[in-house]
Amino acid sequence: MADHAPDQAQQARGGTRLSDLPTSAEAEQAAALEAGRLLFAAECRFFYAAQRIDQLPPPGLPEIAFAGRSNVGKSSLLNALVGQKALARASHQPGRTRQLNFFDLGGRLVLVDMPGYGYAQAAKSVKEDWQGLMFDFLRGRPTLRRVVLLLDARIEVKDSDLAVLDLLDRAAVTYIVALTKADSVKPEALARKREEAAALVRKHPAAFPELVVTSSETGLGIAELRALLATQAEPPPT
Ligand SMILES: Nc1nc2c(ncn2[C@@H]2O[C@H](COP(=O)(O)OP(=O)(O)OP(=O)(O)O)[C@@H](O)[C@H]2O)c(=O)[nH]1
Ligand SMILES: [Mg+2]
Repeated sequence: MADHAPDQAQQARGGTRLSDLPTSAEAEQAAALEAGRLLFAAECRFFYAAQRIDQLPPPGLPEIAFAGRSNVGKSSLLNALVGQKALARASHQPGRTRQLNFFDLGGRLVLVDMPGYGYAQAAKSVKEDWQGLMFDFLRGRPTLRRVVLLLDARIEVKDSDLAVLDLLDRAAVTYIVALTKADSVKPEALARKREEAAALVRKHPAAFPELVVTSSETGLGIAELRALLATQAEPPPT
């Protein structure tokens, strides 16, 4: 409090606080993008895999989890964010990620690659295991700061997506909706999809208001998403 005292005194005299001085929106945006670039330029390394909720690593750094239907592009998006082609394993076969994989980003943030939901071909028992783990994690993890909820720009939103949006609302975990695979959709279809997803975001109280349109292939939206996630990281070492 003491360090705010001169500011408050100044304001009481009708003056302007330094922090109230207008800064241009572009300058703020450039600073946010630079913070995101710096964070994601740091080394990212896999450090833990959990198959059961009682096997999680002890809560430590702030965490960002990537959730979405099987094959939506979670592992690919994580790889695009950290600029490594094969850190998280991606595959054209749905159901590739079968555990919660934890990655440390520069000792400041943890990224969690999650198994997908809604994979019709998986055996029922296996499905229940993965999905139970994912739901327990989303509901109960104290260090979980944000979920990036991925929706495929080529596919309509499914009931399983709506169920996860509701769960996140109930758990009051702020989530950022990211449309994926924007490179494989024509501009008009992408515009319609964006509108549809924006309407969905407006209906869900825990959803971050801005939606991010991404492509792990072309890099679209990656810098923007890095900037959003960097706001949750521990400050850089001084
Ligand atoms: N065209 C295009 N294809 C993509 C993009 N992102 C992912 N893919 C492809 O989509 C498929 C699934 O990608 P993954 O990253 O493994 O998806 P996932 O959500 O991690 O899948 P699970 O681990 O099975 O839940 C792969 O064949 C990727 O190459 C993208 O931005 N554009
Ligand atoms: Mg995966």
